[in-house]
Amino acid sequence: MKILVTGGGGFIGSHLVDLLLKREHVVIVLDNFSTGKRSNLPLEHPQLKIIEGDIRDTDTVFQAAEGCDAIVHLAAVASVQASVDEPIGTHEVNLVGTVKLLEAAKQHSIKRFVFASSAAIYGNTEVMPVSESTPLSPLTPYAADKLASEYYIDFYRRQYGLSPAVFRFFNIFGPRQDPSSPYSGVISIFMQRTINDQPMTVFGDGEQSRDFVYVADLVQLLADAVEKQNPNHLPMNVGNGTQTNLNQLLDLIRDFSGKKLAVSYEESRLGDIKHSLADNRAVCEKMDYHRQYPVALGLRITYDWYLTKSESSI
Ligand code: NAD
Ligand code: UD2
Repeated sequence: MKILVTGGGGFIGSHLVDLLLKREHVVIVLDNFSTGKRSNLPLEHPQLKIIEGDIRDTDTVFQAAEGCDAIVHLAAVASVQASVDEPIGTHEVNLVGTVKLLEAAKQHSIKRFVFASSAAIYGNTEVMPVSESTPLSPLTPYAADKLASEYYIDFYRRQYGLSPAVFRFFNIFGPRQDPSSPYSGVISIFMQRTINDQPMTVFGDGEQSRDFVYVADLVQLLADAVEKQNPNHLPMNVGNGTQTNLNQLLDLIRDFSGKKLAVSYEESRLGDIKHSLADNRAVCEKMDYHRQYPVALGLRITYDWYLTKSESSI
């Protein structure tokens, strides 16, 4: 198949590109490299074409999609904080950009459309675990745009016969995740700080938990969704149904790094949720999803990757 991957130069996108190429597909990456990096991609691969361009640009999007059999739409301003700081700019990417991709799919009669939604649309829910029928409460521009994107995708399904697969990602982690912002994923921050022997901060008592998903498990699911003919068209949670709290994460990192970590505990962040856990029965049943990387294994691989990266930059 020929597959357009928007945001293919990013953390998740680049892992997906690697897997799609391994499965012998032709891959077109459309990315403006605002947060993604060319160095995440196998630039010399003969089956890979990279278009440096913006999903806000209609012509670019239409040209990129031409001749494709499927679209995986991952490009977004993925930082919730950025959406709060700059709602107009992020909206143009996160919602209007999605609509442009949908129009391109319609124009070129592309049916398969895989979309990265987010658990952020559930907001600060007390419900545990969170199932797809849990009331939605998007609390930020980022979450509102993800939810509106879901509604647009469903409109194109009903109106034009689009065959979408929509996934609500929980906390994804792994190699290539950017640790540079205070709002980056906690695992990427802890990894980098451990390797650099820097102190790290836990906001709260460290007992808050998340449903962490190793990136290789996620991209296997996304690649399967591209290839499958009749997946569930309803949005599906992507979590593992397991909780890991920050103190447990730190214990694991201590174990395999052999380092004595400098950890300080500070006030919880405003609006932080205590626990987040996915009910993932839908994705397991409909997509035959099963986790291959328990958190401890994924962490270990991720740590080794950050270690190699820090050694190569010395
Ligand atoms: P990322 O920032 O590494 O990837 C986003 C990619 O989109 C980058 O390569 C960036 O350069 C590109 N991009 C941004 N704006 C663009 C534009 N206007 N035109 C073209 N390309 C543009 O983030 P990620 O973590 O890999 O996220 C991928 C997707 O998954 C996003 O849609 C994000 O919202 C979603 N998601 C991620 C998580 C997570 O835990 N990482 C959780 C929920 C949802
Ligand atoms: C995720 C998203 C966020 C938003 C939110 C919605 C990421 C990176 N963040 O936030 O954008 O969608 O879900 O619910 O995907 N922490 C520390 N020390 C640090 C960094 C974080 O203690 O240096 C804590 C943080 O306060 C939180 C936990 O670690 O309690 C996880 O933080 P996160 O930003 O990795 O993920 P989350 O689920 O809070």
